Amino acid sequence: MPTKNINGFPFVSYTKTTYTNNEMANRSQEFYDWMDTRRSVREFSDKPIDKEIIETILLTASTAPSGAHKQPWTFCVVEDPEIKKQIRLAAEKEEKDSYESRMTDEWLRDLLPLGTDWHKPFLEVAPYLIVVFKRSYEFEKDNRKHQNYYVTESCGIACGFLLAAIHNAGLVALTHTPSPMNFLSKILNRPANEKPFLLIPVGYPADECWVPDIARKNISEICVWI
Ligand code: IYR
Repeated sequence: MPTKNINGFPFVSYTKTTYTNNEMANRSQEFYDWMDTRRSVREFSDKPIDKEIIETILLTASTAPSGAHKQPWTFCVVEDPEIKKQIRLAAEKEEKDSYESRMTDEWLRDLLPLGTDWHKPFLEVAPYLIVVFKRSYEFEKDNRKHQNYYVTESCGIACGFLLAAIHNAGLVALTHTPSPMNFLSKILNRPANEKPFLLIPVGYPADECWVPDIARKNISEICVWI
């Protein structure tokens, strides 16, 4: 394979399979149709899932681009029922406060179609909770802090890939953001350079599983051509 150096760093030649117009149209349509069947789910089965599947899904998430290729994320996978219980109790405490006094009337009204409230049983039922931490900086070998770049954007993209990989495996997930969520650093004993970003329960949907009957915006609502 051809190689070269830029700034003294190695580069490898990159090629990619391309398709005819027709194939592209079909592939894009099929991928869209498939992705459009993804739903955020709040009713999980407790059916177990092989750890290896979760690891492959996480490797897929970690193929996301990131600022200066720092890959500023840690995926903390919780399977211990005791820890899941602690997370549920702490999350429900914050959520109860939020629903009962912190959220505005407008916000509560906006959530009515989703049917959410402060009860979060899925935090104990789902076989795994993937807690995504963003790494604002690293302690390198010289023991000095090295800032990461575009950490929020990088982690957001990685979580998008993660949700797509979960969907592709035939599993379901919820992007859950209990607020505030500092309790996750404490319960999971994460170092100071990591901050909780997103809590993603993963599993099979419950045998009886309901999701809101809501629609996605159409192309003219999400796209402008200039
Ligand atoms: N974090 C709360 C409230 C909530 C907020 C938004 I924005 C949502 O899209 C859904 C829920 C909860 O998880 O219930």
